[in-house]
Amino acid sequence: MLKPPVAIVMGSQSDWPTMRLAAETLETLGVEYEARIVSAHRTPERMVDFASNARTDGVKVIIAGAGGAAHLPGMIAAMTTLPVFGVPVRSKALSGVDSLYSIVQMPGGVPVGTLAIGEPGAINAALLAASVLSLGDEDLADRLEAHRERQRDAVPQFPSDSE
Ligand code: RP5
Repeated sequence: MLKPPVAIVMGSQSDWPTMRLAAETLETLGVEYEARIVSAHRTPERMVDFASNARTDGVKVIIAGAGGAAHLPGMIAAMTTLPVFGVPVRSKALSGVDSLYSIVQMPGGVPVGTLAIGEPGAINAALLAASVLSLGDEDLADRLEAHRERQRDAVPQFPSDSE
């Protein structure tokens, strides 16, 4: 059986509070996903199995989140030509700057679309995944437009003292 079009993978259970934002964003947009823990360091065979079979399994876009020595997105990108969006998870020691540098500095030829550190990055990875899928799905394109409109309408014109 084919897998959902978006795979959200993360290096550890501890990444889930961040990566959950990607999942929630996809749910808001009506995009199906599967979330899994796949660690480049602790479960390398699981990572190889996931990445090398992702395309034939029906996955269209991969969102990979990891923190610290965050090799997961790059290693997955090395094993598939599917689009890979990397989310640098905020680390305790270095606040996610280590994660960002680990993910963003890929050698030419093996791309990872790298997002911001932490929750904004997880949300935007999901929005980008949906944008990619919307190229072949007009209903999803409409839902994305509506989402952007709701966001626009939620911004007040004037600041308030009540907060
Ligand atoms: C990485 O190490 C994970 O992506 C996580 O962000 C970080 C810490 O993992 P835990 O020690 O919390 O499991 O592999």
